Amino acid sequence: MSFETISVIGLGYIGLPTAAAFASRKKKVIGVDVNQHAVDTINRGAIHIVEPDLDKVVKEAVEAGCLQAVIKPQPADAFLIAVPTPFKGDHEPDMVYVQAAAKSIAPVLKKGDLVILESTSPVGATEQMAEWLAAARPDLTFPQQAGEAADINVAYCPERVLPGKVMVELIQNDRVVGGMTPRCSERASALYKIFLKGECVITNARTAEMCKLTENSFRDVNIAFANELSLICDHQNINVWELIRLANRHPRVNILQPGPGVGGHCIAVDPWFIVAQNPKEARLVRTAREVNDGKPYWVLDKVKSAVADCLTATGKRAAEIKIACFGLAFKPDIDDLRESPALEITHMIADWHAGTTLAVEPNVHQLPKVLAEKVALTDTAQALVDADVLVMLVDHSQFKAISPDQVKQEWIIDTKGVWR
Ligand code: SAJ
Repeated sequence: MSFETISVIGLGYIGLPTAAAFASRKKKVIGVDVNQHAVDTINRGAIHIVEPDLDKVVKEAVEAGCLQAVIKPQPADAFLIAVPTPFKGDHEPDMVYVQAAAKSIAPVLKKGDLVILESTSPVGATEQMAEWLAAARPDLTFPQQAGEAADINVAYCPERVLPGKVMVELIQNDRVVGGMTPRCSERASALYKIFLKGECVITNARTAEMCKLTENSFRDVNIAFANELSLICDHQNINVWELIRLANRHPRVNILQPGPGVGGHCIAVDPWFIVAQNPKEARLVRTAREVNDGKPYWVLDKVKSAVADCLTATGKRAAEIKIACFGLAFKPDIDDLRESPALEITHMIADWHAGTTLAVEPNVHQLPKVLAEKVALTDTAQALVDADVLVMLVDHSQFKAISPDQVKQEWIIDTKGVWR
């Protein structure tokens, strides 16, 4: 049952913190990634992603000789797969990275090993992964053929950590452990207990896969309700922030916050996995996705009307109007711009607007390529002086600290209620 060497495949936002957590408990950890830059950076004791407190843990683990990054898998007692599962075409899950990871570890598997899939995956993915492994290693037995007597144990155990709080949530959160057999679950739980303070809650692989998709869909549906309320309130001339605050005084009501849309690589993606497998049944899940994905276009229309009013009121030409967008990240106080509705809105404004589009993003020093030629990066104070129209897109702490007397503009689109 003991795990002397643990291998983590995929050293991104989930894999690297997980590898570091095992290594901090003095286990020998082999991290595997196809990205040479990531491998070299980690082997120097540094990190290639932004996550509070991760740098310190990785540095200590590498210096202690417990964590090593490599390109090609090596033998280990347990393998955790944490590679991306994006979607393709019509929101179908793309399992190509999981398949590549399974194929890459198959040659080094030996009797008694444990393989865990952590990547967010459609229902049935763990069984599929076990089939890929079995096809590559006919000399070993797997749970789908041999049940409890299998040479290799296989389980699904989704990551559930919040970006920005990964190092805390990785240790403290409960883990859902879905083994292909009870023994697989038992071994996977024993592995996580090396660093986990939360509980391991055991189920089967299919339920664990659905559990992860359900958690993120639950949040998406609830955010969609808040976003829909913001449209209704705008139409009814009611302050949505006040409305939600009041409704949430009810003991059984807890409405989330509206915004410019839903971003990140989890909540805006995972519900589509449910829709792809259950197109007739998942009506609410699909509609929530559509409501949240539609919000940036609604914000753009609001900006267009504000600029039209500004033109009439000031007599300026469109080319003379400056629009300042506050925030580009997908949520507050991070630098992650992936799948960010704030970035999408700023891009759409810059494409449409004849005048200057300014962006304020205190967490980045350089604009991403898509904006570089169309948008000027500036700071909060300058934008508040220069701009005619203000668009609040992300409730970063720095923006929440702006005092009302600094905001003189008449045309404000505030998607986060910061200037309410
Ligand atoms: N958002 C709102 N209103 C809210 C809350 C969030 O508009 O009231 C927006 C955010 O601004 C952001 C998006 O939703 O654009 C997602 O942000 P988030 O903080 O809700 O979630 P993520 O994507 O950072 O992390 C989620 C988490 N899932 C849940 O809370 C159910 C995390 O625990 C998962 O591990 C992670 O997805 C993942 O990797 O799947």
